[in-house]
Amino acid sequence: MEQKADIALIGLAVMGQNLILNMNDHGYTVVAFNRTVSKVDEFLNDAAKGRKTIIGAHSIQEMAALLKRPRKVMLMVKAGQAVDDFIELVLPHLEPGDLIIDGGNSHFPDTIRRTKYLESKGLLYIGTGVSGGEEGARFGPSMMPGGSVKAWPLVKDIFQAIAAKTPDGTPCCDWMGEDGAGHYVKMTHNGIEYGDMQLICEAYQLLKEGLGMSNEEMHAVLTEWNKGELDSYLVEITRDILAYKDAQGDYVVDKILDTAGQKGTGKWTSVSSLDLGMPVTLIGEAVYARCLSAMKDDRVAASKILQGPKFQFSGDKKAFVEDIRQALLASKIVSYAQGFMLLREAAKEYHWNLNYPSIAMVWRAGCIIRSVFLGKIKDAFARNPNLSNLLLDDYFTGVIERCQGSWRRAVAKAVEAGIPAPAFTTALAFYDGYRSARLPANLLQAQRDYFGAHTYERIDQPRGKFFHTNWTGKGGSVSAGTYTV
Ligand code: 2AM
Repeated sequence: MEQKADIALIGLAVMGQNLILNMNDHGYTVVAFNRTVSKVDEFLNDAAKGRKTIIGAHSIQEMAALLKRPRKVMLMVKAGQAVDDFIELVLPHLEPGDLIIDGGNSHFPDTIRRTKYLESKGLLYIGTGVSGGEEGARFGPSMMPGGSVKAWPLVKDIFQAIAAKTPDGTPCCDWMGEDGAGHYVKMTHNGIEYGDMQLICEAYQLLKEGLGMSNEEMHAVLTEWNKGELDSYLVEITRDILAYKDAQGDYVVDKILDTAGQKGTGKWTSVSSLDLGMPVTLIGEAVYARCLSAMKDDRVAASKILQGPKFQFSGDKKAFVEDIRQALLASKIVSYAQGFMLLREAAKEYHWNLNYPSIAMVWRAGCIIRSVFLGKIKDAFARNPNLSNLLLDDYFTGVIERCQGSWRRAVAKAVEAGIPAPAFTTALAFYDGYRSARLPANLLQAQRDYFGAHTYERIDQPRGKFFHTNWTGKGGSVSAGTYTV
């Protein structure tokens, strides 16, 4: 059989089909395969009809035989066991130097494990985040590959050809780093997406419940917001959702039950932040806000018992709309600062060489969090690749300074009105904590030492020297040893 295909793709659900069509549009010959083999011919006779350089394979053996060397096999199958199963099925048909790519939403520890496993067999492995949904896959996703470093030159041209492009034409795909780095960056992207969505929902709640705005009025507000610093895909679709009516002429958004679903990538981000000891509070609140929303029956019951303040907005409505906009922007800066703090810590923990300007750049277009704002983040990291925190970049320090008054007014008003704004609020609390040279943890350490003899360090002694006080005169002067976590 002639070895003529550039790459094989296994998994013909919509993402897989669209990636194949996208690769084919860019001149690549692709072999298509699927567990349920009948779907191969269905695809060839439908979406891929008339494309001679999309070839169907009806067995893995046939698929492998059609591939140019080194072979490249991309999996677009359900995350989890299906990936491991296909790796085992494909392995006997590959040889050293060949490459398996997982383009699903795999959890990064799985990708670390699989990279090690395939490298131990002399093969190469990539786990790549692919963001942008069905449309992104078809016309330009944001792609976040990581894995065997030697594998990157093998797929760079294909991936960068099919990826979304930033306004200046740069592909939204670059090498993220070793083993699980690509899937970690994708997971963090999804966590940030949770945060961005929650922030927009809180702004909506304040406009709706705080100011009593109609959907049309909110649509007009978001239309304006999307022309400026908040210009982003998520603000854009929210603007459109607010004005969308069904056949009866009713707003669809008002008919949707207020219980949020989740598939787990936000939770993974939060769990990782706890594992690494990083205060990624906004994503955490966004995950919890979804959990609270899902407790619909409890909330309905509680709403009949638990009272809040009676609130009637008085004052300048237009000025408060601007306060909300600035609160959204400032909170978003905190969320991204936290996201990059997490990435930095993960890079240390897992020994990845993450490239921060590239990460901002691959998120600039193609993915769900794409925005003008990410261009500014890319500029900040390009100015200083060692930037320890986004909040300390001159541009972002300036924006926060400018937004701070509005941000505090919006949060204060939400608290006064009894309207929950957990992400706005936690962002501000983080900002105030991060800029505090002194926090009340001296007292906390005293408490720990009092009841558990956990010891403390002193302000007048070198770091790393630990002291214990016999607070009650009864416990004795033996300390419980020290630990830092
Ligand atoms: P299928 O068409 O045979 O169901 C998205 O669900 C893709 O992942 C589909 O191509 C699907 O194949 C594949 N998939 C889902 N679960 C799988 C499994 N356990 N093993 C192999 N492929 C699987």
